[in-house]
Amino acid sequence: RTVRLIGAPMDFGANRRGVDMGPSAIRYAGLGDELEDAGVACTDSGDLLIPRAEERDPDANPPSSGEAKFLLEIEDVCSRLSEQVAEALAEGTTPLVLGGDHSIAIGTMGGSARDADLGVIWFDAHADINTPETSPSGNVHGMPLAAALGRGIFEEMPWAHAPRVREESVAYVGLRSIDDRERDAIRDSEMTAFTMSDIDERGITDVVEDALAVATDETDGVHVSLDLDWLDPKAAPGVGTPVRGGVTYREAHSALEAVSEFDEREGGLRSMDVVEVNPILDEHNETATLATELTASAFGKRIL
Ligand code: DIR
Ligand code: MN
Ligand code: MN
Ligand code: MN
Repeated sequence: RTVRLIGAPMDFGANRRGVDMGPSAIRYAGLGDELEDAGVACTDSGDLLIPRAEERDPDANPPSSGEAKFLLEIEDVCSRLSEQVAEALAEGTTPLVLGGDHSIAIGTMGGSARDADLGVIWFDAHADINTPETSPSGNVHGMPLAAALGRGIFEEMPWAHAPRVREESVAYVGLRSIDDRERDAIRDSEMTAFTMSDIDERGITDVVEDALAVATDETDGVHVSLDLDWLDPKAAPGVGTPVRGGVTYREAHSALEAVSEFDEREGGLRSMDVVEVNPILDEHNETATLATELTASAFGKRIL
């Protein structure tokens, strides 16, 4: 397998600056070498060019788009990202997108689902199922799943809506911070949601096996979206929206090892993104280092 790195140093969707340095921090932590240790070849497409937020007006959106800061900029970046992801797949490589805030996943899923029915596993403390109509913050990093699923106003936005991502093929793992209207959206949907309580009760490997079963059922491949705030802030302090009570370092490795074991058995890992690493809030690049290690686990790195 050859993994194609694509950097998306974007922070338009986040509530604070610094997450745009994620791709540098992750590369600096040695992602290329880690992947080669995992036995996969690695090519690097470099970073997408992103305009500086200071030169943009967060509220320049068309009025119909509700509250969604920097939506025009995010549309531009995600459209370009989606092209690169589709190209990587067409060339037979596996796209691995380095964020950036989680809104970049709109572009990754758009490109990955262009020619395939795509299952999704969402490793995150948050549900990211707000729309501009429901979002309490207006931050698009809380909306990427809603965008891909074409919920609310996103239905009319072809750059965001990925029709080949279906609700019943989406599985959350590790939820613990959900807005009221997101709770209703999840309950009324066909998505599968495993919370931290499920992990407490059943153990991480069983839960991830179930999530993989959901995401691979009648799909052509799986997208794995790894938001570093999925982990407990003790393990991953460098994130913009930490929530205590997350998975431990060992649970996170087990989860991503389960992904790669499944992939070795049955195939299907089609694309991945690693998001919300914020080196400004970090200690000694710990969170980017962790992101690097977990990604290597997902692509087959083992202790022995
Ligand atoms: C919150 C926070 N639900 C929002 N979302 C975050 O702004 O929509 N997602 N931090 O990762
Ligand atoms: Mn997220
Ligand atoms: Mn999150
Ligand atoms: Mn849809």
